Amino acid sequence: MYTQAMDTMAPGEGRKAVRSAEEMQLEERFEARIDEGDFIEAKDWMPEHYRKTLIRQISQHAHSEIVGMLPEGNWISRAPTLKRKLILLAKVQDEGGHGLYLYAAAETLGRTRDEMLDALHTGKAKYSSIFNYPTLSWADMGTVGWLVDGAAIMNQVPLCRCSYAPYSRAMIRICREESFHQRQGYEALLTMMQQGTDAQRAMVQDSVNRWWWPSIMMFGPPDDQSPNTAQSMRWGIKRMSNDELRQKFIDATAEQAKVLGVTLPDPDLQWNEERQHYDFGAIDWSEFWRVIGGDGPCNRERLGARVKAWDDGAWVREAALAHSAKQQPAARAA
Ligand code: FAQ
Repeated sequence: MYTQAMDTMAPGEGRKAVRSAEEMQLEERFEARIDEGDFIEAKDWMPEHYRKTLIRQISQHAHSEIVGMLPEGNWISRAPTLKRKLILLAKVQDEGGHGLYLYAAAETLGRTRDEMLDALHTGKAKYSSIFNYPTLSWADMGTVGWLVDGAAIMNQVPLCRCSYAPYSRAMIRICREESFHQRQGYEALLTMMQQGTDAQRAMVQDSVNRWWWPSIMMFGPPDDQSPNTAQSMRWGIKRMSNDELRQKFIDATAEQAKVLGVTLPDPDLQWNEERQHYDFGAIDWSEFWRVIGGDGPCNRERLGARVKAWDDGAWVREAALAHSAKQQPAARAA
């Protein structure tokens, strides 16, 4: 019966049906590997939606790292001591390195670096909302380390177990460096709070007041407004939801704030004995959507700086390509 039905198909349709049965089998095998906690390598078969989700997340993560160099890079020449300058310089260089590991991981999925950068420069690809806020004082260098890198680590440690192996490997290395970033920020703030002047303590408090809410927005929209979380968790790309990570971060930082001696700017922040978690106040999600929609305090400035850096670097890319073209015949002759 089935063979007769196949006979009635137009040329090519049968082949399509066979291919889709094959695809279904591949998909079943892929899902079974995910269920077993297996890692997927670049050459393995994967559903198109899985590939696209990873390209989106990894490239946006890479963009965040390189745009994230700008707010701190701004303070390298104004660091108060040689020691602080060296630390900040190393940190900003690390962020550039993270961007490179991540672009390389995304390239394994078939997207070129030029395509990814074009998406950033034309505003099609997102980068983390947090880097659209200004760094107004030296204390911001400590607060970015403590809160922004702290939130980044909370989000990124579970990504070390991401089902896509090249991303997972990149994340293991990145997390080691991020933990130094968080510590140096916390230590810089602790020094100002414990050994500083009243004016320095006030500068730290002002900085924490400005960065707290944007930091907890970094985890993304609430789970019930997050279109990608359910599928990404099903595939083992994300291991914890946006809200779960946000809660973990708030629980950890509320305690650290006490040691530091700063007040977090949320009158509703309170330990809930029953939940064994901190309760916190309402987040202004309209601010979040406005910032990721391109209308934050520094969106235009950040994108403008990246586009300018790309344009200014054109001669380096041209020279590197010309050099490599010259080497090729010589290499073949050797
Ligand atoms: N900013 O459905 P979901 C760092 C977008 S690295 C901007 O929940 P998903 C190191 C999201 O893309 C910081 N956009 O999305 C550093 C989606 O839009 P799309 C970056 C955001 O992917 C420190 C839409 O909203 N880290 O800080 C944000 O499941 C200091 C709906 O959201 C990573 O990228 C946001 N905050 O979950 C560097 C980690 N949140 O793409 C320098 C990897 C959400 O559909 C100095 N990424 N959106 O158009 C992730 O874990 C996830 O992608 C989330 C979002 C959790 C960010």
